Amino acid sequence: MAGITWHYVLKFIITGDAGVGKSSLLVRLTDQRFLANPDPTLGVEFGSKLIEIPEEGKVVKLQCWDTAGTESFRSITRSYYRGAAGCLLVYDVTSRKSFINAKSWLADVREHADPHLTCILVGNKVDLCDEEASGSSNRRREVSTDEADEWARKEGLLFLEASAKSGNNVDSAFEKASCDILHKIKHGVFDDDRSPGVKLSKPTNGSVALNQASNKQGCCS
Ligand SMILES: Nc1nc2c(ncn2[C@@H]2O[C@H](COP(=O)(O)OP(=O)(O)OP(=O)(O)O)[C@@H](O)[C@H]2O)c(=O)[nH]1
Ligand SMILES: [Mg+2]
Repeated sequence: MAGITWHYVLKFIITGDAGVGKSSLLVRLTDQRFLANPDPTLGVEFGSKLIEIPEEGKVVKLQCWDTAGTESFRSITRSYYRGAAGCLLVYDVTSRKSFINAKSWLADVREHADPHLTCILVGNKVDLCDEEASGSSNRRREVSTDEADEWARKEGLLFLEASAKSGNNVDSAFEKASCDILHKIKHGVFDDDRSPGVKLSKPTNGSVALNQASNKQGCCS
């Protein structure tokens, strides 16, 4: 179809402890697949996807920077925080330590990223809790949904539990955060021209095409 293919480009960062599943969430988003044994991220990796936000009538192009959770890369990955419009702050629901450490990742984000950035807390690997219930998992949930939800509210974060393995809530996490960013754009919080994490496409005509099949539901609730 002629014309532009998106209304906005939104820069996202994905952060959190090593092994919580940041790269797996990105691969699930962009390729709809799951790798059982991915290599740890060295520095930063990049992925991109077009998504539709029906409530706002917009198509956005997500530009996601997936950062390494390993401590030795922390000073490098921090430099990618600047100018991001959105952040996925990821912990593993079967690792209390990764949830506790999310506080220091959030402190890093707040120190180095745009103060208006939208951050969504994502409790990954919920599939292991289902397996736990059915007796086939040897990993137990260590962070309750209520506790994470309460902390997210206190810190002004959005929140979802997800699974890169099953795909549960992965698209929704990005959609929910994107929807919030579009609200901020609409209300002048992000300036199209001055916020490096938000780029407005330059329309050549009125038509906007989403290149992938989409059966998206509401994400702003
Ligand atoms: N059961 C389950 N395993 C997952 C899930 N997401 C990731 N994993 C596994 O967790 C391990 C670490 O996943 P990665 O995606 O490499 O984690 P990461 O956060 O990118 O790690 P670093 O790049 O080292 O910071 C891998 O063995 C994945 O297969 C999930 O939703 N469920
Ligand atoms: Mg990784």
